Amino acid sequence: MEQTFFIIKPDGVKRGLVGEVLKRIEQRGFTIEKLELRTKVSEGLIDQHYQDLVGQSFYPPIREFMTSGPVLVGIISGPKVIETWRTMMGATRPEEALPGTIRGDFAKAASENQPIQNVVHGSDSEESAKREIALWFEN
Ligand code: DAT
Ligand code: MG
Repeated sequence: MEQTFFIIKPDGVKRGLVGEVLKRIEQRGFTIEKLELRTKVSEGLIDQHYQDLVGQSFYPPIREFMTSGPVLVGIISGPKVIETWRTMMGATRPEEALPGTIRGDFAKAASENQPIQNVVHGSDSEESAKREIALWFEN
């Protein structure tokens, strides 16, 4: 069965959205294969996770945000889970995320001192899912 990797980012944990996000995963019928609260995520791990973004000018605040508090990480499985979870998350930019998606309902736009806070992460392809699962769970 297809698997994907997800994160409830520090904003989601801080705002008490863990139950809300897990409810949506369960409601959709996906199976939670792994679930771990990580209280000390290193900058090195986040740099590897976002290896394609590390060189971008907007990246340093993202690194800071992603290491600013506990995150919930997990693996979920089900038919077409990679694409469907991305649909359930909604668009990257809060102003583009449709109502009814997690980001459309909860994400916060960037402000002067904060990057985009969009609550959740999900792997964007089969290749990313494999890489991210290995990175977060097999080290
Ligand atoms: P996604 O999280 O939808 O997979 P991504 O992998 O392109 O999007 O980027 C990871 C995070 O980095 C994203 O959730 C928010 C931030 N981000 C992405 N592109 C950005 C940009 N152009 N400006 C500011 N922040 C950005
Ligand atoms: Mg991404």
